[in-house]
Amino acid sequence: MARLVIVSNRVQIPHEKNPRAGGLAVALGSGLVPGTMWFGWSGKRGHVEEGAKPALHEAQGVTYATIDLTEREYDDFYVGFSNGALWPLLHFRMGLFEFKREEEEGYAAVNNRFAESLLPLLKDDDLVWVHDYHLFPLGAALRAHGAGHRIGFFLHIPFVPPAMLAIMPRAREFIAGICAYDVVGFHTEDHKKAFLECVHVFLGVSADKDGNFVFEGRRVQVVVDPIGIDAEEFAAAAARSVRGTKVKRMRESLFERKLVIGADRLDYSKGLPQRFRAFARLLDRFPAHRRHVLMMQVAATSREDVDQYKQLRRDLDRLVGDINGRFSEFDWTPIRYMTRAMNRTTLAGFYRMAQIGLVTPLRDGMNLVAKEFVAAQSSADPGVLILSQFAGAAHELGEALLVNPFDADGVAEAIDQALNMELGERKERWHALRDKVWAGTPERFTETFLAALRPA
Ligand code: GDG
Repeated sequence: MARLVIVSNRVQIPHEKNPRAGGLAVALGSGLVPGTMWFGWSGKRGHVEEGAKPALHEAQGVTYATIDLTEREYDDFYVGFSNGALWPLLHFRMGLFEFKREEEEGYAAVNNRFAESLLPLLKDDDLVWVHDYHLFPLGAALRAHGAGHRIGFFLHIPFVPPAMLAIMPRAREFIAGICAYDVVGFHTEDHKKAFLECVHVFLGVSADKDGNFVFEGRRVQVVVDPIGIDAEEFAAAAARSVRGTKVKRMRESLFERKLVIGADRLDYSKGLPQRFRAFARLLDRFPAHRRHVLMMQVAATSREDVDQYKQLRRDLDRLVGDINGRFSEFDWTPIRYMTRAMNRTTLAGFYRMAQIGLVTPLRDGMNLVAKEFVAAQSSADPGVLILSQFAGAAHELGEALLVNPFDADGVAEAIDQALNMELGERKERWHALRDKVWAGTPERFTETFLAALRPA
């Protein structure tokens, strides 16, 4: 069978200390099978020798091949174009889009270096699967260096319609570059539709009813493949964790109060200021909940070198201070807010003991936290998932309470509804969600994509 070569910006080597919070690492980590190679950035930056070869590590039958970045590459490729331009634009945040020509060039140059470093490691019949927005042009760069492989690309974040993509200089070249792949995958029909509209508007090419089209002689297949989690493993971790000392301490600290939990990377796409304001709105409009409920938000810092993230952190510090200052009583503080990452098993236990999971991104490719919250619940007394209608997960998890995260009153009402929901309704909703979350394993995600990528 052909070998699978996964390429992503960051490679998560299993023995690395302090695994980072982040959906891609979690999803790919549990879908890797022996024999696979995973290629990408080591996370290290500094001096890089001309023509330096990738470092190779073996663990559990998987080969990890990594390269380092120079400081300049990190600034232009990672901080600049990937996270200062592409991330905000593809999350519909045109006001945060910061475009600099030299960063766009740095982005292209790093993609080219990825291609040059990867090519000598490839065998003729390898299947190459590239992940996420850092590496849009990698397929075209590999082709330019002569790669004749089947190469696929999966985007973990949303895609925007043509009127939005138009703010990117050279949008046409950007879209044309993506068409160097044989297969392009998205989490939802909406993302796929937006991409095909861009192909139509910028390249003048129409897809057939299945989303296939031909551009410059290459047949491109566009697929929808929603990512999933290892629900069984997460449920077991949650069940184990609720018997442990941390959950016990947490329970004691709550004094019978109900817990509303959120856990997200500290990122403006996750709608944290809006979420805190909605919680404050709940306390304003439904004062009976004061002193009987508290919200815990774990917001592990991420991308701390990107200006928009520094600003968000300052805004959140202030907002939480304002809300806690306004509502706290001598023996109750409404919001607990942490910016350090939490141990995954502990987090699973906290999800299980919470009455509500608040997952309210302004825009999200999928959102694995929503699926993890469902997986963590006990069948005897499940909590309620409140989910943004703008998360990719909302396309699958319709039995959650779906909310518009921009509507503080609407979210406050949903929290009130969830706090008052009878056990019967909670069970009914959870069972429906459970079936869907259990069906969407990481193996199914990988298999669906590879079925399209394998040569006919
Ligand atoms: C991108 C897309 C898409 C969070 N805080 C902690 C922690 N986490 C873990 C969660 C979850 C993961 O990080 C976050 O995944 P999401 O999917 O929710 O979001 P992104 O990181 O933005 O991921 C997203 C995903 O890629 C996959 O395609 O779903 O839409 O944006 O697993 O549990 N883990 C630990 N401590 C924390 O404090 N250990």
